[in-house]
Amino acid sequence: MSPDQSMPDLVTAITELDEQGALSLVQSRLQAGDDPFAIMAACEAGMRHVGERYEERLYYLSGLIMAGEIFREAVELLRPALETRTVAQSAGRILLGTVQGDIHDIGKNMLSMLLTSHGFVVIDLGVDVPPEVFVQRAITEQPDVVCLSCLISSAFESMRVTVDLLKTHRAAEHVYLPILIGGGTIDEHLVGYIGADHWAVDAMDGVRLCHRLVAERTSNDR
Ligand code: B12
Repeated sequence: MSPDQSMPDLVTAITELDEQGALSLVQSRLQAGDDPFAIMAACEAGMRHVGERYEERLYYLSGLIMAGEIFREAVELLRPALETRTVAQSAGRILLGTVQGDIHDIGKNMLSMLLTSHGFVVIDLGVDVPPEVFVQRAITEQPDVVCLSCLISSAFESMRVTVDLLKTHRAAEHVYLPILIGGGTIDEHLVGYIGADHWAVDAMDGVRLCHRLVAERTSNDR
């Protein structure tokens, strides 16, 4: 069942930028014992509708800003329920950032939180990160996987350049460094153009992929 069907009230509250309504629905759903990931999916669905309204010129930039703030607050409420897992040993090191030219960070921060709650050490470079910085930090931090986030088409080119530089680095140094890209506007055609190794639209799929990539590395090292 889609979030529009299972939690229509929450999806609508976010779509309508009803901050108080959305946050009290998140709280009551949590208290009722609903799955925090399902609640988050409903918030994401609301954000998609906000994006559509922006495209249709029903909302302006202020609408996007407001939606971003509501989503951030909703994630804060959900965080304790999402971060229930404690892992003794690190699952791997992830270098993460939003590429140069893009300042969207809500999805990136969510991926960071989920990775952390699944035992990964996350080196988060923030937003608007130049390609050279990704490479410099790949050298100093020696991550197992690099994750790039990008939501706007005007930053696709900088993501392509970043992937290119990272691939040149790993070929020169003979290091295992899979590159995973993600963000709501990524699709398989774009992945071909960007040249990344892997992609995921959903943060949880990204976490599963990181687990798999680290496991593959570990079995190759044996
Ligand atoms: C909130 C928002 C903003 C906020 C961002 C606040 C913030 N701190 O991030 C503000 C107001 C700043 C903003 C600015 C702009 N925005 Co804006 N924004 C949005 C909006 C409504 C929601 C984005 C969001 O946070 N979604 C919720 C999160 C959870 O979803 P997500 O980011 O997709 O992340 C999920 C997955 O994609 C995944 N994920 C994300 N990254 C990664 C990385 C990896 C490796 C993996 C595995 C997974 C993964 O994890 C998340 C959970 O599953 C979207 C609409 C939309 N449909 O996405 C437009 C949208 C992205 N924005 C858009 C635009 C055009 C802009 C502006 C250019 C507007 C302007 N005229 O200035 C500027 C860009 C400025 C810049 N240089 O970056 C367009 C982009 C269109 C395009 N194809 O280029 C969109 C799609 C709206 C639209 N439909 O037109 N925006």
